[in-house]
Amino acid sequence: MSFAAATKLARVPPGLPGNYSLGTGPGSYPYCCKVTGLQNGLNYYFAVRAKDSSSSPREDTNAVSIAVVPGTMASGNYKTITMDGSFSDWAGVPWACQGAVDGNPVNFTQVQFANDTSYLYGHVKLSSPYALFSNYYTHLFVDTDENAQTGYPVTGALFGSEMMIETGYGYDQRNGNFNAGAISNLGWAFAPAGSALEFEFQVSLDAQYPGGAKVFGTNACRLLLQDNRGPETAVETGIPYILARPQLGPLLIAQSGGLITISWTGPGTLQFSDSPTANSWTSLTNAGYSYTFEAGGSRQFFRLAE
Ligand SMILES: [Ca+2]
Ligand SMILES: [Ca+2]
Repeated sequence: MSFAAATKLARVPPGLPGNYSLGTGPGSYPYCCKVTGLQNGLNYYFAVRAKDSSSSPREDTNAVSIAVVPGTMASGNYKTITMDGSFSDWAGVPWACQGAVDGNPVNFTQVQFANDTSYLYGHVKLSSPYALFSNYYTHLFVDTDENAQTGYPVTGALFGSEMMIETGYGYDQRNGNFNAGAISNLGWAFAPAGSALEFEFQVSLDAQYPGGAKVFGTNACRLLLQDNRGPETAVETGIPYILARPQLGPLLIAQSGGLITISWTGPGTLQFSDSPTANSWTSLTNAGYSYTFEAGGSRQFFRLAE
């Protein structure tokens, strides 16, 4: 970062973050400033300097800075991934970030996430082979409330984690501590074993904090891969993610004699109505995966609903 080339925001009116009244500490500061008009996906560096009000103002030489990447709106990718060390099942899932390579033993070059109704899945590529997730350096952090000011402040990131995974174990970080108890039903798995250039991993959506509250809900969260030696992050502010809902259908229709059968595979409840634009649809909750009725009645429309 070059202060000579930086854009100076003079006399920034400071705001007071809501959590400051709850006490000071890591991630809780007396001043804040909202910078707008940033472009998604670009790396911005921020530094704060103080100066006095003399006619030739003296400015301090503070060189502490933090990098942020403004994210896009959280989105999700519905897909079932098999933990087999083969990555063809990731076809069609967009990459969430592209990382640069430096001297850290681990460099995350590309990351993507997906989910089905049971698991959150990740796929990460490295710049050189490494036995990822095998030691205490590499972590997956989850900011479940999308609030960088709550939870455990992650080294080298602008991120407040509520749950961390390290060497296959999950830790409760809601109160700001590194380890405030074990996560149950974590469902952690990754492949391949040993040293490799890319890995896929999974976390159960039934993961629970001590006390039974579920880690993952329907709100957007942020996901952060970190290797604390660099520190290396993908990315500094985490990747926004919202669990995708199941894709429904298609509905198949077949006629045999005087009977019509509508069938489908996967999730969903069959509904019917006499108009495709109707506001009221009737659910056939006991239909299972097929519904058979006699042909020749009045016109009916069918759909699958969650
Ligand atoms: Ca796979
Ligand atoms: Ca948080």
